[in-house]
Amino acid sequence: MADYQLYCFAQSGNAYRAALMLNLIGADWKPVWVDFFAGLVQRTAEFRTDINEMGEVPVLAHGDKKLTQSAVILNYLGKRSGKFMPQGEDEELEALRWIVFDNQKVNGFLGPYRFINNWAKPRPDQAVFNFLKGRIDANLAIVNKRLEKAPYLLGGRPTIADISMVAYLYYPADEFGFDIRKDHPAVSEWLDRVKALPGWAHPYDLMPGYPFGTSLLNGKPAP
Ligand SMILES: N[C@@H](CCC(=O)N[C@@H](CS)C(=O)NCC(=O)O)C(=O)O
Repeated sequence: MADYQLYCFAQSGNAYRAALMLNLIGADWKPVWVDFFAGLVQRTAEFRTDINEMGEVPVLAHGDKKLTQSAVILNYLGKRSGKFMPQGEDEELEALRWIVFDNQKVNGFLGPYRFINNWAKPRPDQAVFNFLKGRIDANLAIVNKRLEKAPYLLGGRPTIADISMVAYLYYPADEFGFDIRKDHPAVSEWLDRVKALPGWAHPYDLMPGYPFGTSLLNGKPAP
């Protein structure tokens, strides 16, 4: 059995943060596919009792621990591996600041936007898209400005703040209906730098369930 099991699915940028970190640190890990679309497994009482009371992925199982919230998982894996960690109190606070901003305002809006654009039924009113898009543009502009000054969010080297921030940014532009790389050139160059790190892989190659398949949690093999 692998050291780490990650409950995830390919379309989840929140889970991608954890999967990418596991790959970048060279961890021995295996995905456990949560069939978000077909089964709504994460909404079952069984999932909420045994796996995550919050009803979300990612969940990282390691020994007796089951960790949730990608920020917590990144911090745990960073501390255990000694890789991608901020150094000293100032950097730690700075990393936390960007991770919270990301969770709430960058990928916290991008994830729902992509979800409703591709999968929500019924499709929400255009006003919902307009509201989210306005927030996305403004917040990505803040990240872009930051990355015009330094190669990574905290300066010269990649940290868990960068691994958090990339969450949804490698998914295809047509899933959003707009091109993040074209609109935010410094973000695009930074995405290329992160992509060049040894161990990088695209979310659709790293996690099971793309395009769609059957769930390990339903007792069938993942694709
Ligand atoms: N802040 C959480 C967000 C996790 C999250 O929203 N995950 C989604 C999948 S991308 C989920 O499991 N949603 C369950 C649901 O909406 O029922 C994190 O960073 O881990």
